[in-house]
Amino acid sequence: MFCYQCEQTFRSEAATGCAGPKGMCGKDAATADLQDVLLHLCEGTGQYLHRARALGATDAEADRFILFAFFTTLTNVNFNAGKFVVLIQEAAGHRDRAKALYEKAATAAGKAPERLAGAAAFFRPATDMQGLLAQAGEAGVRKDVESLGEDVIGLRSLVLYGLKGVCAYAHHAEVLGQERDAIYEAVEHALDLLASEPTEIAPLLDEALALGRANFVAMEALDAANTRSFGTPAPTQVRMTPLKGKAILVSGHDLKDLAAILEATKGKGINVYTHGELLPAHSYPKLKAYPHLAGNYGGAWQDQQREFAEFPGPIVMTSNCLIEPQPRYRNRIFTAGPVGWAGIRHIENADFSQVAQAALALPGFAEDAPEERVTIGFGHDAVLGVADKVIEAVKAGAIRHFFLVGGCDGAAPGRNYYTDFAEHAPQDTMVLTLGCGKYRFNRRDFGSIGELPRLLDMGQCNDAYSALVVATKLAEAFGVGVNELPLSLIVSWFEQKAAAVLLTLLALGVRNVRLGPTLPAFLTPTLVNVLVEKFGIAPIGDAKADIEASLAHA
Ligand code: FSO
Ligand code: SF4
Repeated sequence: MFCYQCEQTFRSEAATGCAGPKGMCGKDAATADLQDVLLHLCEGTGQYLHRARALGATDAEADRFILFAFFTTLTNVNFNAGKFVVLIQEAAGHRDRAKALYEKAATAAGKAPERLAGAAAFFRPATDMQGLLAQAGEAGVRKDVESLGEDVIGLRSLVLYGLKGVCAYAHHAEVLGQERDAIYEAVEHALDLLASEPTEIAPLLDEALALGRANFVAMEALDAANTRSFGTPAPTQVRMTPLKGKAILVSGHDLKDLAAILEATKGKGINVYTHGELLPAHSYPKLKAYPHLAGNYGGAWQDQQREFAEFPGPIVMTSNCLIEPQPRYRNRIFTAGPVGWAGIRHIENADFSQVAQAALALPGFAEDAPEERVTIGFGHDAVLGVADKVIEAVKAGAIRHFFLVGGCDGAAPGRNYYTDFAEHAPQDTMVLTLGCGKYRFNRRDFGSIGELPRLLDMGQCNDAYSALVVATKLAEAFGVGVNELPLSLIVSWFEQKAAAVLLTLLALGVRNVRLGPTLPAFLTPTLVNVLVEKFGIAPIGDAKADIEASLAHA
């Protein structure tokens, strides 16, 4: 195996990347190799779909499969090697259908179909794990590193990982009925490019930015999907401590699964708690209308082994970020959607009845914990609803600067930077946040500026869309560009959705993003220099010094 797609990848002076029997996340070598095979088959499918689309023929089923297949390969999503053997057979079926679609469309258009090389001509996959593992050498992101060098491979990796992020967001939107041709077109284009094994920096950099634009569309689609399904998020106080009674904990990002769980437990005397990136669910009117959506329990994903062990009911992981289930809760954790772990029960067809039964059989909380609440729900509509006050406060000097301190959390020690940053931001500055990194500071009292709370929680990591809408509208109101606003972006990354969001910021021309806790291992010094020169990206440094520098540049 070789994998260096996430922030916690193995790093030492001698080597970078997870290799050997297991990655830092617990992904084993067989799973990693099978993921490579699956992605390679999807690249071949993309070669055919891309050409078929140019001739006016599309295959929605294959496009949807690609979103899902890519999502399973994100960090901390699916660790079940057996599942990948099945997905690979399905991928081959989609590839064969896409090939037939393209050849038929070409013939109908009076053209001889191209005989495609590369991933499209990839083997007929073996049907068993050993056979597939023997074939895996033909796939993998670094297979050409000796002939092409680290820069090209690093940039190919950036495209591949950015594409994973786009697919994950687009999948969340698709399950709620929002699809966009522009996303499928961009996904197929990127797959075709990766399959053609590009050797030049320029087209890869262009592709990375094209994926950034596609990710903006994916985040817009997900925003539309969430608000059309569950209403417009509004400021909401969420209970952060448990209540006496039976309990279910729902983690991940999937609002649709959460809604299905709330339906399956209606009137059963079970309290449903959110965990991690599902905290923003409480701000959606149609979800908070369920009286048994009782509160949030715990914090960001990296603390789950302790928190899940202590939770007295079943736990459902609806998307990333799963860590190896521990014996203390192995028999009461379930996976859903793209998530998986061998030996852990997986929910099919959104039938959560067995989770409800498990909750009734488990003890639940013996008593109410002291009440503690946080306020969330500052999506673009809520913030733009008070835009007049914000603009007035900026003009009057009451708000000097906006800091967006957002992104993923993780276990790396350097992540205290984000807590320090939010805490030391001066009183006349606003702190916007999103993603799971906010758990480092969202229980603290930041006070307010006039009637506006100083800390505005905009939602999940994909709600970076909200931040961009707000920034664009404020820039319009002040008659300046987004980069001229008194706004600094302080981004923490962990996995591939964050890579996609970063590409979106770059594609939209947002400059001077501070990125940490470390820069991606797949970006070589040359590539980092390109990002610094073209986009002004800077690694995080010392929180207080970075605050001062941001204010001085404003
Ligand atoms: Fe966090 Fe995990 Fe939302 Fe990520 S829960 S780390 S970027 O998957 O998705 O912020
Ligand atoms: Fe390593 Fe991250 Fe890949 Fe897991 S996902 S194997 S931790 S680089």
